Amino acid sequence: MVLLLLGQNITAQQLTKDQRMAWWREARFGMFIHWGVYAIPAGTWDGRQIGGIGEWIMNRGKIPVNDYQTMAKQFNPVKYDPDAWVRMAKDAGMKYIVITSKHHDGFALFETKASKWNVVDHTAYGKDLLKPLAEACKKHGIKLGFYYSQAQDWNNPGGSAARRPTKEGWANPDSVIIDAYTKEHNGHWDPRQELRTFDQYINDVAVPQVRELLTNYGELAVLWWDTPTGMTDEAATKLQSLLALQPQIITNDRLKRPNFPGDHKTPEQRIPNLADLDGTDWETCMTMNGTWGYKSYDLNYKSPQTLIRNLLDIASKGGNFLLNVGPTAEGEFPQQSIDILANMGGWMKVNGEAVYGTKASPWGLFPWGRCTKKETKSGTSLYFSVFEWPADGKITVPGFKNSVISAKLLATGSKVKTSLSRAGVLTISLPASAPDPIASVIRVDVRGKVAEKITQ
Ligand code: JFZ
Repeated sequence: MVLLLLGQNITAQQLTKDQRMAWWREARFGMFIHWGVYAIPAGTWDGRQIGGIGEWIMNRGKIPVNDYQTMAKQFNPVKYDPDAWVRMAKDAGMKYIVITSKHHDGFALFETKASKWNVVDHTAYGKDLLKPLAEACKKHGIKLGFYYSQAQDWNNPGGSAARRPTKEGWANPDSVIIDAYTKEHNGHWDPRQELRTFDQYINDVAVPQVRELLTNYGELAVLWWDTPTGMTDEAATKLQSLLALQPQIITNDRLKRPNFPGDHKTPEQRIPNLADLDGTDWETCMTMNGTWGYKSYDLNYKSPQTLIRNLLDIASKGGNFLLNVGPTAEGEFPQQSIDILANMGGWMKVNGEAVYGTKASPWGLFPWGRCTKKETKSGTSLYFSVFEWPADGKITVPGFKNSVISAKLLATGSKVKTSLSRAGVLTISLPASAPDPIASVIRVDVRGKVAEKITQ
């Protein structure tokens, strides 16, 4: 059955959550992109380094609307090469991209009729940035999602603003006056931010823009809401109902708490402990350095070792990893991010099967590494990722109930010996040194299914 809804032909047939989540649970690894005009100041305003994450510079620095919008006119990312971006994500082993279509500063990276505060109408560049990205994703078989800041909007009047003390930005001598003002004005620091009501902002900006995003860019994989500051159930209902335009779409839990849980949770900058998990799908989002939006002087990057082990830790607990890149105002990925992606891609090429389409470890965590599992036609593949190579050349797995068909190291393809004791302890005998110092994966194929949870 086909019905006419919001001017779009969509099938009325509902997809189940399992159907919608199938590709996402298989994918396990995606790229977050925080890009906007905040990449121009890149963490510095009026010669002062502004504290906090780069995309928050307007709020932390209490930058007036007029000054911020004047700055944004120069935005001209002539080096933007969406095809190269998508290839870097794909070569890193990532299966989807989620990009900020509009962050809290309200600047739209896309053509929109709902506000002039967008890349086409306001900047030197003058072209929609999301269209060519959508085309490149389609060409390379990468799923595309849009992040959209539905409530906070510091430039479109009526949008909300989470209140931040002025001292978190810089030692502004007017901080007492400014903080008194933001207290009286729901976090806003400029009268222009309050020229409309929140409801008017939702009706005139957020709803039409989300409709545009769900209509003009082909099939979308994810709508990633963020910070429900000031949201009402009524506004959330309006936004959520638009998702019918893309029946397959997945959404997160940040539209409005607690009545709009979405499809998955979003632990931020941290990997949950096993005890925190309740069976809900989840995705850890994380920065490579300390900021989402580009900051020229944040050079505190995590090592490929940390990030690869994070991915394995997450997969072993049944979650997804959304790893961020903050491109420059010219439209390039920072070199450090390019290098990290290439490094992770090298590892994934050899060992990716330990991540894609896997389920959580039946054993929880091991002191020497992590485990994932995958059911196959002939039984089950268990992937043991060894972080700490054993001095005696042996790792052991207790509570082992299945018989082993074969075991091999993915890095070399060479077989490894296993033995199973009467007490059900599997011993895997390894070569003297680790083929990969970051994580070496041993695939053990066994007969039958392995229990979801093994306790000894
Ligand atoms: C939000 C944004 O404010 C930030 O700029 C960035 O886009 C990030 C991915 O998301 O920040 C949050 C949102 C939620 C939490 C923490 C920071 N949270 O739930 O702990």
